[in-house]
Amino acid sequence: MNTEFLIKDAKNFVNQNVTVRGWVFNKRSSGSIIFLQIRDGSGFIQTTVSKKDVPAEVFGQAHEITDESSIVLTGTIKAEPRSPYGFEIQAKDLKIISLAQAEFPIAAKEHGIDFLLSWRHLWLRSPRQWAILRIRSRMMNAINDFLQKEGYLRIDSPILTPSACEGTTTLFPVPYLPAWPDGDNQTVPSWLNPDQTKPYAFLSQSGQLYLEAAIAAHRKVYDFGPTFRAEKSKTKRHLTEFWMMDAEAAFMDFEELLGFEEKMICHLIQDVLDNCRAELQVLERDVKPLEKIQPPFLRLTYEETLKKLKELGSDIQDGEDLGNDDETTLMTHFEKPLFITRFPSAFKAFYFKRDKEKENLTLSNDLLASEGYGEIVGGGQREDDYEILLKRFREAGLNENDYGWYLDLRKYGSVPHSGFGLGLERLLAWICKLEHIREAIPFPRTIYRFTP
Ligand code: AMO
Repeated sequence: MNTEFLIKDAKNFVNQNVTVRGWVFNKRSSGSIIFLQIRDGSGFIQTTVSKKDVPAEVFGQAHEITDESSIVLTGTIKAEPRSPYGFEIQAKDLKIISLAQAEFPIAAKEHGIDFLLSWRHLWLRSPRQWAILRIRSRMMNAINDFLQKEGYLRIDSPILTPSACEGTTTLFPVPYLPAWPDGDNQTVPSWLNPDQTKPYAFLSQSGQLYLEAAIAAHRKVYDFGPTFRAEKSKTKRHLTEFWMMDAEAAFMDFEELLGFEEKMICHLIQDVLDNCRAELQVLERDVKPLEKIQPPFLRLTYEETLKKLKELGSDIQDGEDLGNDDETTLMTHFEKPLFITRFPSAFKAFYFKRDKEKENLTLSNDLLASEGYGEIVGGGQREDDYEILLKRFREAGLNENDYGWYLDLRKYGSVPHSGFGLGLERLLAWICKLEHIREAIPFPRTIYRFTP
C-alpha cells in the first residue's frame, strides 16, 4: 500500500512508493518526459512523468495539466543530487482534482509590486512568500516560548480603546452602528455617515497601558496582537495594521530593560538560524550578518547618535528626531543592532520617566536593526509617580480624565517598571532582508491599500 507523505519528509522515503496531494506550480515537457514541479504546503519537489512508465491516460493527464492545478500523484521517491530539492518523484499515477484555468495571473516573469499586491491572494503561493510566512509563524512561536520561559504571562489587551497610547495623530476612529439593519442587505445605512458619527472607540496603537495595569497582578506580562496606526506617510517601514508584542515588567529598571531586549533579539535570531535554514535558503538570505548578532549590542545616547550621524554626513539638526534616512545611514555603518537611548521628551510619549540628571531627556530606547534596517523595538522606563504623570498629561495636551484608570495605577502600589514593543513585521523584514515591510504580513494594509 502507498504511504501518504509530506514532501518535507522525502529523505525518509527514498525508493518507496508515496502519494502526494498538492499543486503543480510549473511544467516542462521534453517529448516523452513531462517534468512537474509540485508543492504540498510542506515543501517543493520535481516529478518526472515518463511516457514509458505510466499508462497512456496518465501521460495524457500530465500533458493537459495547467499551472496551479491541484492533483493527487503516486510515484517512487528517488535521491537526485542534481535537483535543488535533493529528491524527485518518478510518477506512476496522477489524478487531477481541479484543473486550473489556463494562464495563472502570476507568471514566472517579473511583475511590478502593485500588480503582485493586487493578486496577493495568489501571490502567497510563490516559494518566496511561502518562506517568509513560515519564518513569521516560527517567530511568533519563538516570541511566545521565550517570554513564557522568562516567566511572562500572556495578557490580551483590548483592540477597541478609549484613548491614545502613541499620540493622537495616528488614531483610527471606530463608529458604532447600533441600528445595523437585519436581513441580507447588510450595508451601512445611508443616514449614518461614519465621518459625522462620534467614534465609539479607537483601534489600539499598543497594548502597553493595559499591560501596566496587569503587572500589579502578575508582575511580568506581555501581549501579542494586531495594532493600528493611521500613518500618513508612505514608507517601506510602515503599515497601518501590524502585529506588536508588548512586554512589561514590575521592578525592572532602564538598564535591566536594555539587557532583556538584547537577550530576546539574540534568542530570536538564533532560533531562526537553528530552525529556518531551508526558508532562508529559498530567500537566498546571506546568514553571515545574522550570525554576528551576539551580545553586547552597541549603545549610544540620542546626543551621541546625533554626533555620529553628523560625522557620517547627515544634516540632522540638534533636537530633531531621526528620520528613516538617518536610521538607514547609521545601520549601514554598524554591523550589530544599536540601542539609541535617552531621547528628548519633545518627541517621546507622555509615559516615559525622565532622566534624573537631565529632566528634558527620557529613559527611552529605540533598538535599530543592522544591514540598514531601522527601528524594530521601542521601549523605556515608565513614570510611576502620580503627580508627575498628571503634569505630563497636561503638558502633552491630553485630557487626564480620559486616562483616569491609568492614573489610578499610580495611586495603588505604584512601582518602578519598564517595558517595550517589538514590531513583528519590522523584525521579519530584517531577518528575511525584505525590500519592503509589506511582504512580512499575509495581507498588508497601508495608507493606499486594504485589499484583497
Ligand atoms: P513604538 O511606537 O515605537 O512604541 O512601536 C513599537 C514598535 O512597533 C513597530 N511599529 C510599526 N511597524 C509597522 N508599521 C508601523 N506603522 C509601526 N509603528 C510602530 C516598530 C516599533 O519599534 N508602546 C510603545 C513601546 C513602549 O515603550 O513600550 C510603542 O508602541 O517595530
